Amino acid sequence: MSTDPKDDDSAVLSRRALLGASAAGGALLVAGRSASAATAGKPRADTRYPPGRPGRDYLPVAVPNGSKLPWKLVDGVKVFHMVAGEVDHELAPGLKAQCWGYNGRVHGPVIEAVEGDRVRLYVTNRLPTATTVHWHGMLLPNGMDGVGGLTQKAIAPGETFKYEFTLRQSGTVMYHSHHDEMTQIALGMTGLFVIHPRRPRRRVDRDFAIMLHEWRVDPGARRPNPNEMIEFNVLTMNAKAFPGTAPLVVRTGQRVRIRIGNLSPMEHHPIHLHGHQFRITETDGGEISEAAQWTETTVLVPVGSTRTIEFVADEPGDWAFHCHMTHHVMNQMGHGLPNLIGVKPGELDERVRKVVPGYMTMGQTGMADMGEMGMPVPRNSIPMLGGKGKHDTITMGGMFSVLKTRDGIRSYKDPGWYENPPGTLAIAAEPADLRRDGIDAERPPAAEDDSAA
Ligand SMILES: [Cu+2]
Repeated sequence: MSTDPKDDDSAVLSRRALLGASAAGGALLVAGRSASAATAGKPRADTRYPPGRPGRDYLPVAVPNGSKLPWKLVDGVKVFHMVAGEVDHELAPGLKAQCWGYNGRVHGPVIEAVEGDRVRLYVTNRLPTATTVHWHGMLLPNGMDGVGGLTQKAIAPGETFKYEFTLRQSGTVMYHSHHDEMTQIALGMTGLFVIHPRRPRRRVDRDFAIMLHEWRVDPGARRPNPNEMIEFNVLTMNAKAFPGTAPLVVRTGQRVRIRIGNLSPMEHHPIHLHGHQFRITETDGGEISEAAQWTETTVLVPVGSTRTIEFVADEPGDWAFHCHMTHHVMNQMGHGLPNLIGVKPGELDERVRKVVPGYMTMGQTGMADMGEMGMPVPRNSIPMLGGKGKHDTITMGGMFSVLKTRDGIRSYKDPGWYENPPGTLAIAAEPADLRRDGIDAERPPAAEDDSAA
């Protein structure tokens, strides 16, 4: 620490000197308490523990559609090797993209370690341009922060840089390129960094990690467009758009944690889980004290943040888990269409068919038909919506997945669709039901005007 009296640190130094001389008055003690409160629960920078081991010190996270970065131990330090480079990635069946990522994956593999671990991360640059890796949300020495130009020289193509620090916190943080961010993040150069607590206060049975992203991939093109700032047309969870997303499979009664990170270029995502109430237990700033946690069914995950939710999977079934922005559960072809709701094409179709064989006006009742009809799409593009569901076409795409809760399962393989027990599935009403309850579809009761209440 600098001892230059001109430093802004001089106030801190003088306080320490006073405390050391046991001449502290009330006001000084208050200052000391607030300083320690800010670092409460965080090991000091030099606190090292033996390297945390999966299975013994933590339950490894599950990464649907994703991967994890392997590590090896060298003299008590966990050593990782990341390689930045071009990646051919499938965003959804039928939609391939030329992205940039790490170790052949988009997004980069999840890095998993334990509070107090010393980590050494090598980064080899195989991109045609310079890059860096920023450890987003990490408490570390300034020179390890990975901001090109500001805290380090950018890593030139072909070079390998080394980052090394001790993990002073627990929770879900992230990593991403911090050099030409607009291009490199838009092309996929992001990843999650999960740090398990040394002494966990809450235990779960399933621990999922999901990174959100949004892309602009013009139909027929393969290169995501990093210059887009508004109209993203592919929305992903772990870099997959529905129906490409793998389900989250759990056994009934398990305690479930889902860590959600968002390094989309521009948009925040309100992620909604059906059929459950969950608690928001952590942010990228760490654990939220129990008294401050609250119950939700939708958690907003802003750009540049992580949110962790926890719940008990107490109700078997296939539960939708998705962004609640309607255009974020829509795929590539669904945006910027003319509004044809209620339009009656009359003889138009027949006349246009003389010029364009097979032409049919669509969209007069909305977009659902297009998913069901398997609307033809250009090469290397995906329909706006539509995955096959058990009962019908699922009229969603994009940032959509399914929590599959099953009784007594031994494997977390996709168990297929849920078999609803008799009497627990919405079906067409029987005439006997309508008669018993006095329901006449032709004569519904008028809504009661409530304005006088
Ligand atoms: Cu969204």
